[in-house]
Amino acid sequence: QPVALADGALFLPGAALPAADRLWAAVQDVMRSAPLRRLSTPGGRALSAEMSNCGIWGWHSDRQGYRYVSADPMTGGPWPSIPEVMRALAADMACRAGYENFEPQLCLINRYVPGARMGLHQDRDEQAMAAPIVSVSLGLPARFLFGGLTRDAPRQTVVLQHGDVVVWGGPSRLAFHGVSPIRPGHHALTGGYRYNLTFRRVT
Ligand code: MD3
Ligand code: FE
Repeated sequence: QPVALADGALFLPGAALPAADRLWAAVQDVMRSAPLRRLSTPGGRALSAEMSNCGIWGWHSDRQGYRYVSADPMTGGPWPSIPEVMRALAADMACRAGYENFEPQLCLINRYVPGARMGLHQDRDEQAMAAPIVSVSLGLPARFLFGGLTRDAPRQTVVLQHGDVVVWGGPSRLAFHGVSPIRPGHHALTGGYRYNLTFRRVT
């Protein structure tokens, strides 16, 4: 039962549930090879979500700015490859939203502890603005905010639960969005955390 949240934004509640156990095992494999870390903004403030990546690019942030890097700055080696179960899920979800041949170049993994949040921002470090972003939520729920193409446009709130998927493309690709502070809780699969996976193309 897909729901259009905005022009180009398709919400697929629970769509990742059938694959959740296999997905979670794959995410844990990636995090063993490329441990989660707390990045800082170019201004030197720590981001509250911890991050890692798999694929041919990884999102990174430090004093030098926000950017995609082809090697993990923590190890100097390549990021782990995208596990097949993750790749297949992302392609399937994009397909359901009308993107027939989505081949993600990377998956950014965000882990939120209770209290962690993500301020209102746009994702515009990618050159590939024609490709959608596929977002998959696992574990604790989050209040997700999304607005329009300007910071002060009106905002909608949607609760993203374990297994929920959103495909962001077209006019919504540059929408401002953010995550309210995660509330403490326990989830059978992920424990006291929320995870969000975003499948992306950079080039
Ligand atoms: C709307 N992550 O990593 S996912 C991010 O829950 C990010 O961790 C959030 O925003 C999270 O950049 C939200 C949903 C999402 C992702 C990318 C988008 C929504 C988007 C890009 C354009 C518009
Ligand atoms: Fe974002």
